Amino acid sequence: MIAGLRAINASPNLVSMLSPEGVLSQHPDFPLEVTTDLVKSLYRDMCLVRRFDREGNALQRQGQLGLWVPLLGQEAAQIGAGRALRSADMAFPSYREHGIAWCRGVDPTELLGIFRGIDFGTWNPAEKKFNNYCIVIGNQVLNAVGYAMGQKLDGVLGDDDAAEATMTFFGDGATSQGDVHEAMVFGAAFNAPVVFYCQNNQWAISEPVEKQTRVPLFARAAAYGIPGIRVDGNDVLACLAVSEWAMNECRTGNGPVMIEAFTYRMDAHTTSDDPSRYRLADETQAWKLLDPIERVKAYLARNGLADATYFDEVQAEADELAARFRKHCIELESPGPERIFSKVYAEQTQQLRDQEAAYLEYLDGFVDPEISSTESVAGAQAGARS
Ligand SMILES: Cc1ncc(C[n+]2csc(CCOP(=O)(O)OP(=O)(O)O)c2C)c(N)n1
Ligand SMILES: [Mg+2]
Repeated sequence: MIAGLRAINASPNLVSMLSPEGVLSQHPDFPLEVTTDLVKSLYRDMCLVRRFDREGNALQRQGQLGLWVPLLGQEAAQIGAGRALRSADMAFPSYREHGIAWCRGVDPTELLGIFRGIDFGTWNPAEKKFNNYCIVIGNQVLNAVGYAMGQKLDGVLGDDDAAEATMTFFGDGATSQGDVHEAMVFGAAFNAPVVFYCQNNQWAISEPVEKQTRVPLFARAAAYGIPGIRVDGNDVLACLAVSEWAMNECRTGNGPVMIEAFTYRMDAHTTSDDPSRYRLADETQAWKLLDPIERVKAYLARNGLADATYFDEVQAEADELAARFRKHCIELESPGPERIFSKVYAEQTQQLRDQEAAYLEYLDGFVDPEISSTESVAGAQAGARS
């Protein structure tokens, strides 16, 4: 059997609620009120997120984006966790967290500039309570612990609705990074209200999780003296139940908690990667049977909670979102060369102003209007349109 599947089948500690066939059971430690509206809305979120993720991939292939980082297969792990956050909670993502962005109310079009290479994301992290994407592996975990220590010092913990906590997202590979270890040591030592949410998607680019650890990742939590939970990351209900529990522990002063969402990266690491060079198609095929969206659909259908009209409506809404996403991407204007100087500091320095002037003068020295600073942008855009 495939290594990752062997581990999930053999894991006695795995928290799950919804089987791949769509059969629901409650977990004694993580009760969740499962209403039809809840399941339908989780289904809708996962379908919409998957749809714009696929559009992102296509846009990269068509030359509209420099890169796309697919989340295919991780929809349940992200929607389950994202939906457990309240508006006052803070989230620190890595670079694959399009589903968390969705749950924080960040419009998917706001992600596009990052992958087109024209901005760092256009949402306001303070307003959305969703920090910037972080490409530096593990860095956001330290940032999250710092923020959570601040929440504690600010006295915003408690058992009322206004209480808040932090969740941070990272991969299986990131657990080998010093930053993540340091963050867990600090978080535990200061009882920081932070949930360490590790999406174990079995791969760190071409490196399998077996090369990252000798023990299951959730078991590492014991070494920091914090609870570690392994949840079926393809089971959106279990991810939600466990995440809600963990966030409540943190909000009421019992943090930190570590969650390992056991899932699978169905697509390439990024559009620059070719997974057929390092993993067998059999493995991906086997995980396809554990698809996070299909099991929710099976649950809704087998219990007569949703019919074909409902599923068609969700699909139509997803297609509309993808069309809006595509249109926004294609219409994005390329910034001029002065842009690289404008986002270095909150306030421009004289030194940068001098560098900018010198650089623009240098570009203007070119005879070719494609290169000169003032005309290069217009020229490039005209070229792109033709
Ligand atoms: C500090 C640092 N080292 C190396 C890299 C290159 N890098 C980008 S993604 C990646 C693998 C990350 O794997 P994992 O943590 O499992 O997350 P996943 O991509 O699977 O979601 C590496 C090594 C980086 N971005 N930052
Ligand atoms: Mg990984």
